[in-house]
Amino acid sequence: MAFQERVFSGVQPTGSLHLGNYLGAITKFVALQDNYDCVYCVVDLHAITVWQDPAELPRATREVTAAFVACGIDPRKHIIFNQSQVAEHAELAWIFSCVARIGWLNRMTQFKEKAGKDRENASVGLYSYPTLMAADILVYRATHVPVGEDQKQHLELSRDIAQKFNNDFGGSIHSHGYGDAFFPLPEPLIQGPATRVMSLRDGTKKMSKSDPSDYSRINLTDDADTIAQKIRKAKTDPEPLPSEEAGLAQRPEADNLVGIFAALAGIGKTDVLRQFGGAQFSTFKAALVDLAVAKLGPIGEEMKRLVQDPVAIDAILGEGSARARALAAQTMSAVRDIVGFVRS
Ligand code: AQP
Repeated sequence: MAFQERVFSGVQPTGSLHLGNYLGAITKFVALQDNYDCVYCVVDLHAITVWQDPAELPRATREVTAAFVACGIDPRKHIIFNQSQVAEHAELAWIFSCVARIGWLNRMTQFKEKAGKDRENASVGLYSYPTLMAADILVYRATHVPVGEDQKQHLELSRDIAQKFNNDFGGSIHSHGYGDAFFPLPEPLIQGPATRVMSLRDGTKKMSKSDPSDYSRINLTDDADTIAQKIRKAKTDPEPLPSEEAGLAQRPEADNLVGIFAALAGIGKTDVLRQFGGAQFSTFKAALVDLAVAKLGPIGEEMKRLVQDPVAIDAILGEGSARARALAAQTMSAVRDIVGFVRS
C-alpha cells in the first residue's frame, strides 16, 4: 500500500543543544522541508524518562523550539510542537507496548548505556522509551525519519512494531477498509559525513548533552570565543592530516574533526583532505574555528533573541500542537476501531 510521504523527528529538551544534534538531526530537518510535509517535535515526554527539574523543563523546551526556528524550519509551513500537548502519543505508546515484545526491548543498547550499572533503579519509562518513539512516528503515519546514527536501533524497533501491528490486526485492518497495512514501515534517514559526531575530548565517545565536560561539545548557544577555545583544545594526535580518507582509520579524533568540517562546509571528507592533507592540526583547527563561528554564530544569536519572547514561542507550540493533534486524532480513531475498542 502507498502511504502519503511525511517526515517526523524529535529532539529532547534535556540540556544544551550541541553540534551533534545540529549536524546529525536539525540540518537534515531543515533540508527536508522543501520536499516533504514535516512534523518536528520537542519530545518532553521522552525527556522525563530521566529526572528533569520542573522549573527548568519549560526553558529547555522553548530553547529547542527556538533552535528549530533559528536553524531555518518554517513553523507556518511545517508543524513544530511539544509532545505533551498531544495526548495521542501516550495513548498509542500504550497500545504499542502491548505489541512490542520484552525480548526486543532487552536488546536496546541505549537503555543499557543510560541505565548503566544501576539498572534496577532506572525508570520504567527509560526502558519503554522506544515504544513511545514508535508511537511518535506512527501516530502521524510518517514514512521518513531523519536521525543521528545513535537512533538507528530504535528506528528498526519502530519498523518491527509497525510490522507486527499490521500482521496481528491484519484482518481487522482489512475489514475496516484500510487495505493490507495500516502503518508504513518508517525509513531512517541517516546520511552525510556527521551522522555520529564524537566528543571533542575523546573521539571514541558520542558528543552528548549529558557529558559532564562542557569542553566535550560545542553548544549552539556558545559564543565565538568559546567555540574557538573548545576547538583549539580539542584532542588530536601528533601526525599531520592525511591526504586520503583511508588515512583517518584508527585516528578517531582526526576523523571526527574532518567530519565536522565536511558537514559544516557541505562537502565530503575527501574534499576536506584534498585541501588540508599534510597540514598540521594548528592550521586545520584555525580554519575549522572560522567555519564553525560563521555557521553557528548567527544561529546562536537568533536563538538568544527568540527565547527572549516566550509568548511568541508558546504560540508556535500551541498552533503546531493543534495541527499535530488533528492528524494524530485521525490515526487514533482508526486504531481504536482496528484494535476493537467500543465507542459509545
Ligand atoms: N553526537 C551526535 N551525533 C549525531 N547526531 C546526534 N544526535 C544526538 N547526538 C548526536 C541526534 O540528535 C537528535 C536529537 O537527540 P536527542 O536530544 O533526542 O537525544 P540524544 O541522542 O539522547 O542526545 P544526547 O545529546 O546524546 O543526549 P543525552 O546526553 O541526554 O543522551 C537525534 O536524532 C539524535 O540521533
